[in-house]
Amino acid sequence: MTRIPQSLLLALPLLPAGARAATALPLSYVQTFGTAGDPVTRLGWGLAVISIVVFALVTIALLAGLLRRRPPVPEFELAVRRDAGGMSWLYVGVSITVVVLAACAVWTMLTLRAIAMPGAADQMKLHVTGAQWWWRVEYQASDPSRGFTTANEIHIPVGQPVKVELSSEDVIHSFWVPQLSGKIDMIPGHTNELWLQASQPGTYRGQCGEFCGAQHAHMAMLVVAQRPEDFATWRDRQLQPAAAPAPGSPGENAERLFVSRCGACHTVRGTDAGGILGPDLTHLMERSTVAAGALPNTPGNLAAWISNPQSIKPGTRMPAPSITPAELQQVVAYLQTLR
Ligand code: HEC
Ligand SMILES: [Cu+2]
Repeated sequence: MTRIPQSLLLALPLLPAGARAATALPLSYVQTFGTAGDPVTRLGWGLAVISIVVFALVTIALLAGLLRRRPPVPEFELAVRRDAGGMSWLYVGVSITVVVLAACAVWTMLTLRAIAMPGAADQMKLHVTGAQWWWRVEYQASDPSRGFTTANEIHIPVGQPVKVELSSEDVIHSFWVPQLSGKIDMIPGHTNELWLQASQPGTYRGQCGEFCGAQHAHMAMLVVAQRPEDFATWRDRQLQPAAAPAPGSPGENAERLFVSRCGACHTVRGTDAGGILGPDLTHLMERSTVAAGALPNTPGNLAAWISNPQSIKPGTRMPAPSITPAELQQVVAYLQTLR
């Protein structure tokens, strides 16, 4: 982890306030938590400090030149003096500039090499697809029965590199989890790659980093880094299909209602709902937000979202369903069973 001294943060009031708050998940790029992000943060701070030092030195030299008093020089001596003193300073200045810029370029290249893919062949692999305005997350495994799909919340085991393949279903998006890695575009018809590695358990905020339409700002995600045993538990639960309601129970009616009204766009594994236009909802209740981070996942927010998604994310690809209040209640109760 690269941690920046608190005093330095306080000395730079222009930094986003979130960088200092540990409670509200900051979208912080001044502090990183793993080997995929640390070299970038170090480089960023290094370049910032170098720029500040250079700026200060140039300012001092300029002021010294302006303020230094000299005796008046007779016309005919001027040309001689300029050659003697002035030119040598010019060489000194240019040499320092070249050395500093070359050093910055080399450091940048070394950083790029450090954050290129890790070598390990048996990394865990994810494919994340950007869509207006949410994230499809596919966990891939060599044994296909160990793969599954979820959305908007990525879980990873702490301390392991996770390879993430990125693509887009519509326009250009950008995958950005600043505390864990750099940022890279998600491009239709092209697969980009990066990797994530968290050095400590926690929830890290991610955000689409490329303007992708009206709800770009509401295209957020969470990366939850867990201890390997907790991650294994989570993955085993994700692999399960949804629990079937008891035959003849009200739950069975509710499931039928969901399949007929929502199943064209949403998948719930274990039911006839197999749509892929919207997020997989098989384990919706395991996620802490609704609609790509737009709302906390509570029954009230689910009801608000389903009854009128357009009021929460105007332009979203989910239309407002024509649904009675009683049906809405049934559907929300059904979603609560998707654990
Ligand atoms: C025409 C396709 C379509 C239909 C029909 C549809 N949805 Fe959606 N739904 C979407 C899309 C697309 C999103 C992602 C929206 C976003 O985040 O911008 C979504 C998001 C959601 C989410 C949030 C999921 C998450 O992980 O954040 C829930 C819950 C949801 N829909 C429930 C329903 C229910 C219940 C119905 C039926 C009453 C329904 N949807 C009908 C397309 C649809
Ligand atoms: Cu986007």
